[in-house]
Amino acid sequence: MEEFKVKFKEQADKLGAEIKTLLQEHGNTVIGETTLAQIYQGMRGMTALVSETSLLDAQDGIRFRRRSIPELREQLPKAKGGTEPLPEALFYLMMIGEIPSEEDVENLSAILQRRSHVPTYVFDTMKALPRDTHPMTQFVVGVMALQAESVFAKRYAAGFSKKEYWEATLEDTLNLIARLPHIAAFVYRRKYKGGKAVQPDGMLDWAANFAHMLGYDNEEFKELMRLYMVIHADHEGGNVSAHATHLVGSALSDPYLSYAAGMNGLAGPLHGLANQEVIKWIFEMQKELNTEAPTAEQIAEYVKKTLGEGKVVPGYGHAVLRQTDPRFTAQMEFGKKHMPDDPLVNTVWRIYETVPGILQSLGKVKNPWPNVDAHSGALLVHYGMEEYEYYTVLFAVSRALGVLSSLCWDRALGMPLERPKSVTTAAVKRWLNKEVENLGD
Ligand code: NMX
Ligand code: MLT
Repeated sequence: MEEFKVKFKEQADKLGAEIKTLLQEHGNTVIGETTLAQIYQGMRGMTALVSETSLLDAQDGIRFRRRSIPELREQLPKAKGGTEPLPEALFYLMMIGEIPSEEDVENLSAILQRRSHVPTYVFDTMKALPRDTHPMTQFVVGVMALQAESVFAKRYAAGFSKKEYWEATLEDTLNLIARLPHIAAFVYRRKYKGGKAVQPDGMLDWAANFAHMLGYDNEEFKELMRLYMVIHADHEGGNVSAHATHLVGSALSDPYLSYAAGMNGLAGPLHGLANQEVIKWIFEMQKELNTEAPTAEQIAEYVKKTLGEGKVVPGYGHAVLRQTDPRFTAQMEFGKKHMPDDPLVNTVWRIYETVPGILQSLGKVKNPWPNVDAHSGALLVHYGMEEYEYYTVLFAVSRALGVLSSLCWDRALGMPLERPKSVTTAAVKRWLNKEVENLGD
């Protein structure tokens, strides 16, 4: 068995034993109260899930195994000559719980490299879709076609022990992560570059090879892809894509089915699709104002118009965060280093100076600060990737690292079927009127 698998199993057994003791001793400890408002309003603030790979703090942002985004950028191994962290290293950290050595990362890259072949029928399935189909739909169809390769599904059909679920899940996870850049690059090249594929380069790391297959061989763009793939990977367990993957996986749907479910959630405009909406919104603003560099006053007017039309300002606000997203800040730092004078990037920064005050003045927006999606598109446009409908696919490839690591943990820890109780409003009224003893009776 690959050393990586052995290490993961050791960690999982250790944590599994700790959880067993913890539940024996504290299983009945009350962790909070739930209000009626919470079950009607998206379960905000309700602690209801366990996800081992990362933890979100409302002020400080995401931490992966207790390491912040700036710490990851500092501590994770880099590509030769590069300064941004390698996403394979983050995957290792989420799976094993330790910062990997350079050798560990090289081994993991080699494992992924060996597994990266995508069967032709997957591309043929995708080709059956009209070329103008949204990139996220094409991408998820590719993932679903690849499901025929699922080791978990095959072993389950043949009949296998619960004790082996983790291993088949990890097999699928490694295969999927290895293959996703090929599927994603195929979507891009097919939709925007006349179907001319770029062959993979086995000498490159995972993110750089993805950039290469997309058709971007600029070293700075490869660095951007490494950073992009790291910062979008995980955001604890309750966001739509992570939660959907976990929920569907809890039915023992294999990793392909579970990940595809999560990515259909990522494709929503309040979640991952916001990255395309941001650039679309800025392009529309530039067109309407007839300028590449709108002033703060012009931006303020445009924001008010957007709000007046009953729309949200894309890239701003968050369900949990209450500060500027450190993922936004990391991208801003990248911009300041590599493209300080880019007009679009400067517009993103001017929007950052303008929007929070306006959202604050509405009195209802809980977080007026930018999230990860407010910045990402402008960096991509700088290197020539202007096809904003594609951006969520990049997010999806990165998010695979987090949600699939979590799925491995779910199966290794023997997490059960997720099935919370729901109620009707009529039942709520009966309970409030004391016609029944318990809510839901
Ligand atoms: N622009 C205008 N209004 C907003 C915004 C915004 N950016 N953010 C929140 N609000 C409104 C929200 O629509 C709600 O209005 P109403 O009561 O009339 O329905 C009110 O403020 C309270 O919402 P919150 O409690 O602050 O936010 P909630 O937790 O419900 O939603 C988001 C969080 C992220 C869905 C919301 O802030 C939003 O729609 N933002 C824009 C879309 C976006 O950037 N999404 C990406 C999130 C990150 N990601 O990648 O997933
Ligand atoms: C994410 O990266 O998943 C988003 O910021 C949304 C969230 O955390 O709810």
